[in-house]
Amino acid sequence: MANKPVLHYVNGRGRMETIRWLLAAAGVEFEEKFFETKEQLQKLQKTELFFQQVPMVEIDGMKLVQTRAILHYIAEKYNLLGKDLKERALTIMYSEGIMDLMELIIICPFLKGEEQITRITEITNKAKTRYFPAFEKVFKSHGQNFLVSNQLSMADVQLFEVILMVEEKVPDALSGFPSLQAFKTRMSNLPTIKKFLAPGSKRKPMPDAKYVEEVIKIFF
Ligand code: GSN
Repeated sequence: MANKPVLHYVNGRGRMETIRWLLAAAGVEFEEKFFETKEQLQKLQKTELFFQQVPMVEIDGMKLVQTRAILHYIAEKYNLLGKDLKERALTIMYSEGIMDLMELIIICPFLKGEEQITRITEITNKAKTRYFPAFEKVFKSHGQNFLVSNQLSMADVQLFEVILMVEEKVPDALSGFPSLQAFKTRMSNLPTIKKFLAPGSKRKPMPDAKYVEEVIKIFF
């Protein structure tokens, strides 16, 4: 059997979490190597990291960096990138929009005071008036179970992840979006997703103050 992918990152969500979600959704087991100090990161930068940056994933004999390249490789390998050129374009278009929203959320814990409050308002507004209405419209327009077709894609996994991320900040974020609520229920019931949502999985918790402090020490 082929080796399991090995994920190199800190022991927290950041840019790696979506990669974890995608592998989990595809039913792929993976290993993780966490670095905990600046020195450990620097050693990795000198020897393993193509652009001196993480996330890095060892997979199929490659040491892949760049989050999107990693996601696309996994998605294509496990048939989560659409079945033809148009489905692939839509999957990536949806995925990029979702990642724009995710980026706002990932940075949020690292902002201080007023800046963080402003950011949470921005996340709430963008989710409720830009991204969620757009995806609600997609489901209403085609009546399918998943965004791009009746088959799960990377975009569905990311939409589900971002819904959970937004709800952690704004618990009623899906009120007024019935198709997204139904989508969330469908996704929660997929066996691989259910397993990843269960306690003891490799899903990482919401960043807390201790994690933020550790990450700042490592990267800055
Ligand atoms: O999407 C990507 O993977 C890249 N375009 C950006 C990756 C990145 O910025 N990595 C940071 C850690 S923050 N997020 O995971 C990083 O490795 N910084 C160390 C450095 O020296 O740049």
